[in-house]
Amino acid sequence: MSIEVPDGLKEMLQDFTVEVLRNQPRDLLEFALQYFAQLKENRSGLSSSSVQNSTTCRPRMTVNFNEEAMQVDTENGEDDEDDEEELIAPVVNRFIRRASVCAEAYNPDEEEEDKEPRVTHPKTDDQRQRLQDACKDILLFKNLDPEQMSQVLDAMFEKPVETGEHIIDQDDDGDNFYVIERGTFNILVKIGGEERLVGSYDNRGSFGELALMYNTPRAATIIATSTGALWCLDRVTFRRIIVKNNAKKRKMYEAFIESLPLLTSLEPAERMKVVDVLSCKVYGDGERIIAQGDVADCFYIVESGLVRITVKRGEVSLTASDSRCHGSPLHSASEEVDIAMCARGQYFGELALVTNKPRAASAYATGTVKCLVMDVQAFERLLGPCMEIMKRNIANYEEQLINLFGSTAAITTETA
Ligand code: 1OR
Ligand code: 1OR
Repeated sequence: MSIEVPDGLKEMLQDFTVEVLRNQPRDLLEFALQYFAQLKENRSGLSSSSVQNSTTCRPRMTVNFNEEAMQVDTENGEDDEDDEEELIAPVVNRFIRRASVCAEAYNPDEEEEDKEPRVTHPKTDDQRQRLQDACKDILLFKNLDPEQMSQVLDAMFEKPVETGEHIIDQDDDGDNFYVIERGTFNILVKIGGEERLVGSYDNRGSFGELALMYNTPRAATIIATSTGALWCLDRVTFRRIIVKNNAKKRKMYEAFIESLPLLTSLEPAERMKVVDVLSCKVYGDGERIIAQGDVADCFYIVESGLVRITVKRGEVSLTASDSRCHGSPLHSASEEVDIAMCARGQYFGELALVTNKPRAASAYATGTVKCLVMDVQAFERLLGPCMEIMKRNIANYEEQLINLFGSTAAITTETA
C-alpha cells in the first residue's frame, strides 16, 4: 500500500528546517508556532493590502537570509535585529532555492582558509605593470578595496600558454582563476554529450571563477587558440578575498536586483548569481559609457543617475525630421540625437550583445551615474531567461524609431 505525500509537504518542512537551523531557537515549539502562523498569514493575505508589507519586506529579508548563510565575515554580529524581522515574516516557498544558492557559495572551511598564510609571488616592475594593465578592467576586481586588490596582485602568478593548450577542462576541480594578458581562447561546453564552441576570449577578460565561487566542477573547457600569457590567482586567495567580497555585494544589491522587472524570469538563485558577477562603475557628468559603432563587451543596469542614449544622425536615416526629437528637427551630419534616457533600474547595452552587432547608439552620463556592469559571457550565461523581455523591448525601439523619424532607419534590430 502506498501512502500519498501531500503536495508541498516536503518543501514546507525543508523551509521550516532551514529556518530552524538558521535561527537556532531556544524554544522550538514556540518558534514553530510563530513560523507556521506567519506562513499562514502570508498565504491567506496574498490579495489583501497587508501583503504589501510582506512583499515589500521580501527583498530585505532575502538579503538577510543569503548574507547570513553566506557569512564568511564573522567579525561583526550586527544581524540580530534583522533576524527578528525575518522571523516575523518568513518568505514562502523561496527558502529552498535560496538555501541552495547559499550552499553553493558557502564554504564551512572559510575560516580555515582565512588562517592560511598569504600567498605572494614576487614580481619584477615590468611584470607588475603588465599584471596591473591586464587586471584594470576585470569586473570581479572592481569592488575590491585597495588593500584587497594589492593582496590579489601579490598572489597572482604568470603562466605562458601554447596554442592548443587546455587551460581548463570541463568537470575538473577548480584550481585557479585566470586573467588574460594576451592570447585568444575558445570556450567549449558539452551539450548533449557533444562538445560545442560557445564563445571565445580575444586578448582580454578572465575565466575560471565559477568553480571557485560555487565549489562546483569546471563548467566549460578553455583552450588556447594562440600563444599567450595568463595571470593566475589560486583558489584559496580567490575565495578569501573575492567570495568574501561577494557576500557583501549580495547584501548591498539584493534588494535592488530583486526589484528589477528585467530579471523577473530568473529564479532567486539565478538572481544571486547575477549579483555575484556584477560590478559597480561610476561615471562623471558627460562621460561616455558606450560609443556607437564599438564592439560590445558589457551590459549595463543603471543604479543611480541618468544615462542619455544618442545616435549619430548620419547613422540613422531620418527621413522625417520630427520636432519630438528634443525640439530640434535639423541636425548637422555629425550631430548626435538624443533618443532615450535610462534611469535607476533600467538597462542598456543589450542590443549589440543580443544581435552580435556593433553598438547601435552611444550612452552618456548625465550627472554622476552609477552602473552595474556585467560582461558578455556572464550576460549570455545568466540572462537567457530574460531574453524574451529584452527582445520585446528591442522591438519597441524599432517602433519608437518609426514614430520619431518615420522610418525603421539603417539600424536593424532583428534578434534571431
Ligand atoms: P569555471 O570555473 O566553471 C570554466 O571554468 C570557465 O569558463 C567558467 O568558470 C567561466 O569562467 C568560463 N558557461 C560556463 N562557463 C563559461 C561560459 C559559459 N563562458 C565562459 N565560461 N557559457 C558561455 C557563455 C558565452 C554558457 C554555455 C552554455
Ligand atoms: P547597444 O548594445 O546597441 C547602445 O548599445 C544601447 O543604447 C543599445 O544597446 C540599447 O540599449 C540602447 N531606443 C532606446 N535605446 C536604444 C535605442 C533606441 N537604440 C539603442 N538603444 N532606439 C533605436 C535607435 C537606433 C529607438 C530610438 C527612438
